[in-house]
Amino acid sequence: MPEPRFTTAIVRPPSPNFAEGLSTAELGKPDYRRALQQHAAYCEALAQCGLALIRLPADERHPDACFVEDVAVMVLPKIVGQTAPTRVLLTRPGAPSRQGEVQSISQTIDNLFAAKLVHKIEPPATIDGGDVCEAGNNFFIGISERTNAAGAEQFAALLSNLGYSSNIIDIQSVDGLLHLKSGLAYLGDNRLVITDALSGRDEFTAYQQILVEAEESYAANCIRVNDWMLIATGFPKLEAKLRALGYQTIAVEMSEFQKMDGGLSCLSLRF
Ligand code: CIR
Repeated sequence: MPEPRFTTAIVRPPSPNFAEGLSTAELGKPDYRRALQQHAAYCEALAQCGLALIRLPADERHPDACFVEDVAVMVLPKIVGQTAPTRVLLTRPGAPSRQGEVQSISQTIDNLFAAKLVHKIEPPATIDGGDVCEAGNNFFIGISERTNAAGAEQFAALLSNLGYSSNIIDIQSVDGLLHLKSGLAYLGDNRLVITDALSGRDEFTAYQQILVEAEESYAANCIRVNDWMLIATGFPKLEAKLRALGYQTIAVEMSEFQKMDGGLSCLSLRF
């Protein structure tokens, strides 16, 4: 199945109080200036992949707001023969400190998408975009510290109405995974990049799996953007595997975002 091409990405730079966001990484405090430089390079990489960028202003009220992926899920039309518009799910983040981020992005979403294409999650359900991994006509939805069963089920029901299947995967017992996509990426071509801890699960057996070794597990959060794979700098084994499969890679410095538990996918909403 041909992958849809992305034309646009919404991004938001880190704010000066970025270091006050949530983190379990224990990698030290991020350096704000360095984070800004890394964010700028990330944006350049997306532009190199052909995307037009919608740049939101930094949001000092929400130090995690640069991780825009968590507040919305883009559902691009994928079903062969179907001409359908892109749908948007505005999420309800599981961390109370992040719930206001939805309000902060909703005006942008409303300007881009007709109201009937924008869906919402009803409390007490919670879901973070980082727990949603689209894989062709099927979606993987993680139940995590942030996404609860009600959130996963509400989103699965919406997807089902739109003609997509989904698998709900409980990752709460997997150490070190904040979100499902911290350990999983879909590349198109029926291929997954996947960490050891997730690879044995039945839900993934129908896919070709590119295994990420334990010492490179952070790199599992990589993204396919049109003709390119974006991957975090410093993970040569995964990069070599991707290149051997014929992918062109762009490596992006992510150290300051890694300190705040964030990865490549979290920094943009692509559609
Ligand atoms: C948080 O804990 O919510 C942020 N510091 C990091 C969010 C990263 N987002 C993602 O993996 N999708």
